[in-house]
Amino acid sequence: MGLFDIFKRRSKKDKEKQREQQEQKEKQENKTQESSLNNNQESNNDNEGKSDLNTNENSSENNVKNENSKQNGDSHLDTSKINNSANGDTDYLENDDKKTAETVDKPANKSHSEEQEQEQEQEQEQEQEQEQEQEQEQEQESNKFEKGLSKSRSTFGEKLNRLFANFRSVDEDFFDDLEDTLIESDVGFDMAVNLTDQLREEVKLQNAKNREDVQNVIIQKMIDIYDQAGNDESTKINMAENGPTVILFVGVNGVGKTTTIGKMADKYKKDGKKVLLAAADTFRAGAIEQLDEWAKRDQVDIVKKPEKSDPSAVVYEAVHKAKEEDYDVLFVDTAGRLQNKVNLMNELSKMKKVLTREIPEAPHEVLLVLDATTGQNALNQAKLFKETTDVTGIILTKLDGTAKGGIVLAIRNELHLPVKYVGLGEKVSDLSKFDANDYVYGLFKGLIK
Ligand SMILES: Nc1nc2c(ncn2[C@@H]2O[C@H](COP(=O)(O)OP(=O)(O)O)[C@@H](O)[C@H]2O)c(=O)[nH]1
Ligand SMILES: [Mg+2]
Repeated sequence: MGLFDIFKRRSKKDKEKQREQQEQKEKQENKTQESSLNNNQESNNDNEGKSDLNTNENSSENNVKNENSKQNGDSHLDTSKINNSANGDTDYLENDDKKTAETVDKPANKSHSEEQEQEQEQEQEQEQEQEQEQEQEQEQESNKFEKGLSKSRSTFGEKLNRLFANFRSVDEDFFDDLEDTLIESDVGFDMAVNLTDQLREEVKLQNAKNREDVQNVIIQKMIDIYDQAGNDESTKINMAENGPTVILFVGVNGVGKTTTIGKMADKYKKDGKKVLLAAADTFRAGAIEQLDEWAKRDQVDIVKKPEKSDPSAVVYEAVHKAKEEDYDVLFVDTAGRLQNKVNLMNELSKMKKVLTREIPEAPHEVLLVLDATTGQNALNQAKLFKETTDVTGIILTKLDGTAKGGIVLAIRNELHLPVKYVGLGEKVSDLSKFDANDYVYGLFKGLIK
């Protein structure tokens, strides 16, 4: 898949969104028309038709705005534009609905069916609002990537830009420079050499000679490598069919486990799930307090014990509570100190034993949290944890703070583990589901002319 395809995909996404919006509006118009017809107020239908046209015009305008802001280089500007235009659109919708409501209100013979109609309209309004919110969320997700990756883009992208600015021909010097650029961007040494070799072949094969062709071959290859390394691994969180889902967070100190739990708990809570946290990092009082603060902020429950308690005792109490009181998700925060591999292994397997005794399938996920700013060091940690416990996925934090976004490719290529979420800042909303397309798009955005 090439750069062009990414854009095609994205514009296809936009078109699909636009079509869904339109279909939804048509459906609503039909509903309103039906109820108006019941009321024998045919003249109102004309007005409704007009306001509906307006709404459609506005929403396509909004799409154009979004498209424009996507092409805009400044992601700060992008977010505000999209937010504003999306809010604006909600306003248009509300206004149109109000107009419709007013016109329907005019006739003197108010009847029972009119009340029903108003109720229906209120429902429709709510539905529309919900949809708008969802769309806004989706846009914001993509935008977060673009914003969060601005550091990676500005250096990785700049480096590549510089490389291409000096581009004369595809010769050995070019490939040497490309290899250096890739290594500096943390895709990993083996991967950089490998990628450069594959690019040599591909460039020959596709007879790419000019700058754009070679750029496209590089981007295409990066996405291909990400897809291949994945082996169909899902980025979805594995949820229990019945009873509580238990998610264990592992990783060394300071990578962002507690923060990520705070962010995820908020997402699940807002999704209507009953969430419980377990403060099984009992090594420092500070760690327990930190999770407790998140619990308060997210308004979710927490199981905690005094500092230096046995982490497995916390897990035991938490899993019991989760089962007894029908929690949907239990997030377990663990300590990240690694005196040695044996200790770590013992501690984690003890916790797991406690869990499986209560819920045979638990833990449903063991998420390894890695700090993207630590580069190759993160990879070494990952290898250690992978040997120690059955890691099911990666959460890569602090992508906003690194100029070396290439680490995502390295993790995928060397560990064959899916990156499920990425941290793009310290705020509760700064966590995004990982999406390879958004990622590569975000990384290369500055390069695309
Ligand atoms: N910029 C940025 N900071 C983060 C992110 N995730 C966590 N942090 C910060 O990293 C520091 C350590 O996080 P913490 O959750 O305590 O790590 P833990 O020791 O693994 O539990 C805190 O200051 C967090 O605010 C992220 O995605 N981006
Ligand atoms: Mg912590």
